[in-house]
Amino acid sequence: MIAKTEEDFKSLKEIGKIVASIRDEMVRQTKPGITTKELDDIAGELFEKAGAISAPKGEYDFPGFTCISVNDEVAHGIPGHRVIQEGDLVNIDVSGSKNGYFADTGISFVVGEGKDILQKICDVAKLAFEAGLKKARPGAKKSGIGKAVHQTARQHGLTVIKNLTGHGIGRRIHEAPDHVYNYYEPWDDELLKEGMVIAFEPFISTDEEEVFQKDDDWTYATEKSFVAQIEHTLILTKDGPIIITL
Ligand code: M2C
Ligand code: CO
Ligand code: CO
Repeated sequence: MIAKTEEDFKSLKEIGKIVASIRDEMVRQTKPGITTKELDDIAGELFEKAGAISAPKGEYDFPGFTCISVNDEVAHGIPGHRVIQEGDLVNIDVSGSKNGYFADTGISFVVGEGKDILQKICDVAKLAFEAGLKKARPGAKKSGIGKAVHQTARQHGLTVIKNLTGHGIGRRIHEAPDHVYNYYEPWDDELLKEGMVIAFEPFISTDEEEVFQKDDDWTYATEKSFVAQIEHTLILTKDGPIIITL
């Protein structure tokens, strides 16, 4: 969507704050011994308390309030009986709506002490996010964002997942622009606009550049790579992007 009115800004900021606080509480509660279903139940209660609706459940009938992906899983992991272990790479992705406005946020992190490479991909995801953010200006080419993300990954001996992208958001969870690529896509000549609302989500990978979908028809995974994501919802303005999910 293109945010224009006071109501647009106010409502986007409200749902942004809600999904960010659910994300942060889930990260706090992610400790060895807890199951991913227990974590998701915490999110379910917090959505209800906030008068908000989980986007995966409400829009796609996803079997969970949030997506929780562990180790080889990259995105759309289904909460279940899996028990979190020390050293796991976990991604928590929280998206939802209130009063017809949507926001989306996600973070990858390592539980306790893990392999150095896992912390490295999480750190590089953050650097790639910051590099992409600098290119998120009205009037600039959308493709500049992906260029900065891929460049950052390569500078650190890493790469990106090419078949998962960021997206427009606002009045729906996924809307125009359909793709914010995480690599330079020369055919993408779209210009970013004042007020445009996007979910920017770099996926940084140790090796593979594509995910496959598991037999559960939801979970995206890799064969032999580790992947970290960071996602925030942004409103683009001439004074710089407003991150509504900080
Ligand atoms: O938009 C995402 O970040 C998720 C969608 C949840 S709906 C089941 N919030 C995303 C991540 C990866 C692939 C597609 N969409
Ligand atoms: Co998301
Ligand atoms: Co998203």
